[in-house]
Amino acid sequence: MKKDEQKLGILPLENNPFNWFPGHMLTAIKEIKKNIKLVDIIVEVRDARVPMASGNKEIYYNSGEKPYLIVFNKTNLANPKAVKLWQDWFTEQKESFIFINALDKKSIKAIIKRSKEILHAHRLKSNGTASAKEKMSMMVLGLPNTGKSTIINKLSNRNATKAAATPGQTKIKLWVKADKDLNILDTPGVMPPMVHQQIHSMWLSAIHAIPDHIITPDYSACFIVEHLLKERSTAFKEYYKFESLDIDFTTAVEHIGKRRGCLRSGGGYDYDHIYKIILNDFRNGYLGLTSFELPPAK
Ligand SMILES: Nc1nc2c(ncn2[C@@H]2O[C@H](COP(=O)(O)OP(=O)(O)OP(=O)(O)O)[C@@H](O)[C@H]2O)c(=O)[nH]1
Ligand SMILES: [Mg+2]
Repeated sequence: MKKDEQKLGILPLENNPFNWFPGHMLTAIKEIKKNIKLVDIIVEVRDARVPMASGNKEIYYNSGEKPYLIVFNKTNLANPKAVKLWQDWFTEQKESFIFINALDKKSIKAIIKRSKEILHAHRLKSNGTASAKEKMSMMVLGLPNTGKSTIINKLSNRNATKAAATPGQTKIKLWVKADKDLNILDTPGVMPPMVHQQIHSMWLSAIHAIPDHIITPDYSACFIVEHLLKERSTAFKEYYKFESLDIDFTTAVEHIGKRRGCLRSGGGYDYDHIYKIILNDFRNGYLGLTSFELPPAK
């Protein structure tokens, strides 16, 4: 068997925990905890495709009863049926949440509205009085690449903080004055110190919260192909022009390689190139609206 062919395989998923927690994240957590007292409300940004496993709430939630809003971002990449199930589930859990798409400015304005409502109710409860006009300071936190900085930029109408498609863009905390009544603290993306199941790490890699060199593009791309074949994704079928989805993932990967010109002059496939194409296509939304995680069964 050629070396390239040996590479074509998926990671055997065991129920082991996964742990990728570089030192700068510990520093970031300490910094975040130190700054929590300076803000009125915490906004945790998660990915709508992985609503629980992209969460970090257990790290910050008990930080002195702070009002807390969970923002599920990238809803424009998630399966609408799964989003509906999660909306019902989180409503049942009495969670404060909102599903948005940060690329749509109108939808992110809803964050301000929800935050003000939560903060107003909190102030009424704790002080017995509250004015609707009070200023608000907000900390935005969450896993890497969930869209925190994009949200802040949209809210402040300018490129106040760096946002880009690879995780680890925001390296240090940054205060952004969004308007005269709203100050926002952007924070570096932080992973949970432990991801309890290996499958969750594959989801987090697919959504690019974990950098590609950690899980490796090979495993992530193969995982995505397997997932889309299992889901019988029509968008995936149409985008790569498969005749049928009744194929194994090796056939699927090689078909993509052929279509996208990833054949080596000496024969065989340039698998590294194929994997990069698959990851890019998936993350750009070309392979359809996909969710990885569903609410716990009742
Ligand atoms: N499709 C889609 N892409 C989004 C959305 N929100 C953000 N993005 C993209 O996601 C990528 C990451 O955005 P950032 O705002 O840098 O994410 P971050 O959470 O600040 O990342 P770190 O600072 O690395 O932790 C960028 O390429 C954004 O354009 C969204 O709602 N939908
Ligand atoms: Mg950022």
